[in-house]
Amino acid sequence: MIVRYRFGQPIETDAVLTKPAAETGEVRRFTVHRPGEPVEHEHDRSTEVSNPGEVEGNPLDASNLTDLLFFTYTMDPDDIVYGLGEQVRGINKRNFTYVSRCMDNARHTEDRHSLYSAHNFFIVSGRETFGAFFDTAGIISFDMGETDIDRIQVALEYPDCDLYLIEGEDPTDIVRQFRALVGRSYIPPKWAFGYQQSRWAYKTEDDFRDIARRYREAGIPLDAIYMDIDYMERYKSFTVDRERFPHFEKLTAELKGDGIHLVPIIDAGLKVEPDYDVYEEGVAENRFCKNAAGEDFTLGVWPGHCHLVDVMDPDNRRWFGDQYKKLLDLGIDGFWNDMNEPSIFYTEERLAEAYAKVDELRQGELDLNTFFDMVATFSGLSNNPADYELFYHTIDGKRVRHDRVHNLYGSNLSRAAGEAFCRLSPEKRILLFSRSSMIGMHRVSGIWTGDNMAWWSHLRLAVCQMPGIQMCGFLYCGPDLGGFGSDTNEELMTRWLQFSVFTPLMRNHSASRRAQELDTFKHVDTMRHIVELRYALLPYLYSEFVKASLADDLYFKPLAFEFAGDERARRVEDQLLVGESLMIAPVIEENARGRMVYLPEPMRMVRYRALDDYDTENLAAGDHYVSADLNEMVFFIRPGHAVPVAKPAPSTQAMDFDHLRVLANPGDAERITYTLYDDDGYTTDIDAPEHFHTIEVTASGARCATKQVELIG
Ligand code: MIG
Repeated sequence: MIVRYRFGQPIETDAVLTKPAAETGEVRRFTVHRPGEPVEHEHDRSTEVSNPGEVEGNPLDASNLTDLLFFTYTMDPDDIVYGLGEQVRGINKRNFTYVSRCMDNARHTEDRHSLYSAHNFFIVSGRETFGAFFDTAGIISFDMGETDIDRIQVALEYPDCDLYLIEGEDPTDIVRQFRALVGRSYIPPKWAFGYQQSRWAYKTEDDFRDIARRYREAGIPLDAIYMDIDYMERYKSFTVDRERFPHFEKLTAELKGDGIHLVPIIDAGLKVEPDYDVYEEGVAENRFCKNAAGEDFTLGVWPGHCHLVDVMDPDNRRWFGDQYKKLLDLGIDGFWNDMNEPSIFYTEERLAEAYAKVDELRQGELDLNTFFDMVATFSGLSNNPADYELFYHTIDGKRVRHDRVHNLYGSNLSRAAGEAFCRLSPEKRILLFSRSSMIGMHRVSGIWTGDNMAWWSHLRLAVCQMPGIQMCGFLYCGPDLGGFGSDTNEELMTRWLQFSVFTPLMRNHSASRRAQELDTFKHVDTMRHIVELRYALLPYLYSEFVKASLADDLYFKPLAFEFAGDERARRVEDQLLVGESLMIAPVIEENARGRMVYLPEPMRMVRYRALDDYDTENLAAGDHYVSADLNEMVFFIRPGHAVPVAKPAPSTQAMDFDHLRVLANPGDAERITYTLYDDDGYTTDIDAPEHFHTIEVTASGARCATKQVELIG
């Protein structure tokens, strides 16, 4: 059951498809504080901080609550809080404050309150179990027991939102109801489940040919290579640098013939440059955000001076979406949308202030206070939330300041792209994922988790982020595997790759000094065996992904979602269920040669080294130390479940999905039934009955009326 409460006059986000009528009575579960009502200040954070590094705090902390709309809920000490999507820390979100304020922030440390997205949905599970979705485009903070260990406190910068309270049997049921409310999750083409290579370094046609050739020579399957900003002419979105890519169409076609898709980046900031058609048209047709004086707002990003399309206007979204046709026409069928928080390196206004400050400081003596003040002034030039107050959107003819709708910007930009693909390519799914997002965008796009680091803690973070992101609807997701920033090493890469076998988006991306394409490591064969496992599992992974989307379910689940009564399982944060049949327990510790694994039920362990070199073992429920050398990875098959596998090929396009083998763990069951989803990889007619295949496994073997299947040991 879902109840909606309305506060103030929220700006429409389009997150929810059909809104239930708003309830007028007392709000359930939460105590509501309205702006102006007195509050007790439990924590005083007004003290001056002497550490100049302390710049980014929670803008809505307990020291300024009186004027805010906020909601409180008292938790039981045993309650677990799930959700909030892309954020730092663990699966259980207690004890920290998460702020939905989409930010381009490249250091995802434990004290970071905001990342790139705004995922305002969480679940309390325990004494009482319910879900809450705060539908607002504005900035909102979720204090999950940081100020008061027992108290959830949700505060909004502006007192306008729809609160959806979701009552259900258990977290799984609540997720399903919530996802039905916000609509079916985006399903990319099948090739987007293959292994993908990226690096902010490929600059010419030859660079791309070279990567393709190297992967083919090393025998490592590969489905896509990413084009970072250097393919463009002077960083202008929707252009191609014809000096470095004289035969772009030929390159695209040639690689696609080999099963490799080129996936270009699209940046949000649109370069101010005469004769750049997007700029000229945008100005002429009045499509850009405005400054206070009503002129096109200018910000500095990669291309230099840029404008931002006003994506709050549906006609502008259509116009922006149509720009993608330029690349679709060149044979492109996948995109990643970057810098759409929107990221702002600087604004002229703030730059002028900074220069003025320097001029002023030059006149006097520089003491340490003024020195640090100067440093902070310059480091505060980029992505300064104060800049969100410098520009405006037009919504239904009214001028609206950006900060009121900030969290919707990247989401609406990617939505513009996703909706355009439905028009421009109605028969064939196009790959799209975005850095910034808000719930609602999940219907047309996936996300990646942005600029992580080659840190072990970020491998762990990725494990914890996946289920929370998926609860919020973004089923197609993944981290930059291996780490985007700082240098990776072979051990970290190997363990990360082993985990990434299971993430829907499996993309190696980096901007470090050390190259991290898989063939650059000493044990290339180990890397190849891991990627081959991904391809072998594709029938299962793809099937589980699509079925999760169709059923508003999760593909990655915390153990607690299936084993709610098991106190141990409820607290596990480094193992995940992947679809209906598998559990994973990735090695995420440096120099480990195994790990403790908790089995909530008896499972069949597979210890994999290579396609023709693995062993299996039936393990009882409980704790196990499981060894896993660097070239080994383990995964677990749940009792009464089956996993269809295929023979890997250099790309998904070259694979045979009609002749499958089946791994199974019968447990006590005499007969196991697995429903396999499979299609041509592109169809938009997902629901068609011919895409569903029933596989039956008994002691005498595996059977399927529509695919050839064979049971293996
Ligand atoms: O300011 O395009 O997160 O994946 O390689 C950095 C260059 C801009 C940030 C993205 C990253 C990408 C990088 N971009």
